[in-house]
Amino acid sequence: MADTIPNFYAPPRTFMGAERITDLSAQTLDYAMLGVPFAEGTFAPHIQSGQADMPNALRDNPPTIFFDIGDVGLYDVDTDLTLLQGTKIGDIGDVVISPGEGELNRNRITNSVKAVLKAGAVPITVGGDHSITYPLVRGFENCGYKIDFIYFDAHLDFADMPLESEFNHGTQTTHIRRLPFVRNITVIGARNSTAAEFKRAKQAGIRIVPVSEVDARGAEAIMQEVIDASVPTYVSLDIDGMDAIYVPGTTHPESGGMTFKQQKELLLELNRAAKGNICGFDIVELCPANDVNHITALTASKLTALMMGYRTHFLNLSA
Ligand SMILES: [Mn+2]
Repeated sequence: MADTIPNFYAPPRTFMGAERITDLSAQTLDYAMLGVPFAEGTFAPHIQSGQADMPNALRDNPPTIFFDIGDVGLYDVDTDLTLLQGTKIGDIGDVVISPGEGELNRNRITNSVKAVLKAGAVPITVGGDHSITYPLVRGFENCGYKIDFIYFDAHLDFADMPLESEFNHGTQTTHIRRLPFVRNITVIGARNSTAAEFKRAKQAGIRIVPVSEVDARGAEAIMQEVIDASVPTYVSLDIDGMDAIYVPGTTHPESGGMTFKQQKELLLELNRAAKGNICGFDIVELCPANDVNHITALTASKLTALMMGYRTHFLNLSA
């Protein structure tokens, strides 16, 4: 403990205690963590808004579960792996959001991904509501390769412009499906969307894996089937894909979802099947004001760290 004032032992507020990066071009990061404090895609007041506070909620809470992650790493007892040891993670701050300026904000989100890719890092984004995933994925438009897209979600988010709203947190998959460089799309955990939306998604070639299939077949069999290691996969994790009891702070809690253990195993097997060929990740839909004892923020932080850790582990194995 410092016995002087000011006490510089007060932890910096960055994702996982990572270094705050102001000049991306001068860095050689493995992972660039980006906050997107955007909640204007939410059907408030029917659905609780407040996801703009999610990035700082994750910045505030990790110190209780991560200790010097870059030095001693993150030990995962289930795999007996020490993850993220020596991995270079930077917090590049938040995208500036101008209230009411939808396309301007979406362009900033897209351009942030492009800047991260240009710097040779993998974008790891903390939302925000789920509408941000469309501009995030759009950031890969000039990469010259095709990507697959997989998301964990209680909802398909394949809506057909409800209430004449084109870019909301129920339509981002609709837009992503239209991107010419996006090949296969898979959703895991979908359970609360209309029959018409399920039908439309299936007709659009989206592979839908309900929780019952995760229960019956297990994470490994599913991921070996839907993931192609020869094509980079972008991963989006809407925390409401997990059962409501694990994510009390989400905006749209849905019963009947994955357990935390299932979600964790799905990330492990996803990275195993992809051999670490994951080109980007986002985690979305926490409203911190709804959270209970930071459970959801801590869970989201842990899953994000595991995602990076498993990716690096399997990438190194296949190198
Ligand atoms: Mn969603």
